[in-house]
Amino acid sequence: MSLRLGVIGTGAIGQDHIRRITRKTHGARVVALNDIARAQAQAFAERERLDARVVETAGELIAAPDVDAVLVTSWGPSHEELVLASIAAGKPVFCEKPLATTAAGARRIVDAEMQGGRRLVQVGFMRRYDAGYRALKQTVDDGTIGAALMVHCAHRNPAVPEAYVGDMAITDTFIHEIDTLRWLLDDDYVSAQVIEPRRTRNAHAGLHDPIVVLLETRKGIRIDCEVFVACRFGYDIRCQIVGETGAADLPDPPSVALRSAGRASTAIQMDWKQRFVDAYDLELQEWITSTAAGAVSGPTAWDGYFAAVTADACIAARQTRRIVPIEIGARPRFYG
Ligand code: NAD
Ligand code: ISE
Repeated sequence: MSLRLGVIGTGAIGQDHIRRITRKTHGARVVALNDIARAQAQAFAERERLDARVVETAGELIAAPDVDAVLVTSWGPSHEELVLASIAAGKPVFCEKPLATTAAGARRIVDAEMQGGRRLVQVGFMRRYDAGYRALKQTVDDGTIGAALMVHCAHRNPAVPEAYVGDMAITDTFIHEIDTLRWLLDDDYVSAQVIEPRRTRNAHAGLHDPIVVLLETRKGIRIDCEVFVACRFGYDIRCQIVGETGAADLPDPPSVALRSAGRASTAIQMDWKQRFVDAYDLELQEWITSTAAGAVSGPTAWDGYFAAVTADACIAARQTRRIVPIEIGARPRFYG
């Protein structure tokens, strides 16, 4: 029997996930949609000829008896409330990153889930499903480059919308590296620092772009990551791990090596939807399969909380221009 899904938030990634559930993955179908921009959700449902109704409120969608599980793909600040409501209704919930925009919010989710006694939450940290990152992790795990010492990363977006403001470079963008590097290195963070280089004139008003984030891990590994969201030239995700006996780079997505008009070149993708398309497909397929089997197999609410605590430290480091310690208690047994 196929899993009946309700989707809250029919913007960019909501639409993308609905299309993949409808056309690519198997074992689930979308039966209900909700968005505070109701007309946009309705227009999307009609355009895609979805066999799903548009529901007036998110609460109504979560409570609907024919919705077995919930997909939260609305704006970050709405996630906490919607995930808490799903837990209260006893329904499995896949929440796009960030789980919550503050550590306190993510902690409330962890506490509610533990109180309910059953794991229901998965967070959309899809890079763990990317073939390139998995190959990089394998290289680190099998000891090919010796012990990891340093990591150099870049997270570049060609542009971001006007609604991308404040600390979103950390809570919305760098949050991917926070989760992925912790998983890659099998390590936790102990401190954060943020440096602001010269500001690009291409950033919209109110956004300081780029920034550089420095993290230190418990094992003493030093991480530097450039976050540059108005870089113009491409959606460019880079990660190099330097070890005692070698260095390993995240592979670029395959692209024809072109020799033309006096130049040798390869393409850089322009869009996260394409860059990680296979990872999103696999992530959602595994979520559907494990949810149907009554389990959570992907990144947990604890992972979301860990990321939020680290993000809070980065924000404090940026505001104070100091190195801020990161302290997280022991992982509860509930999370394995
Ligand atoms: P978007 O602005 O395109 O869409 C968000 C939608 O949510 C809008 O249609 C808005 O009307 C709706 N919305 C906001 N609050 C709501 C609420 N309380 N109830 C119902 N609907 C509500 O944004 P997006 O790019 O689709 O991002 C959505 C979320 O997905 C963000 O948290 C973002 O960080 C995440 N995201 C993740 C990835 C990834 O790589 N994993 C990529 C893009 C976006
Ligand atoms: C967006 O929400 C994503 O998650 C993309 O993967 C990221 O690159 C972008 O910076 C975010 O805004």
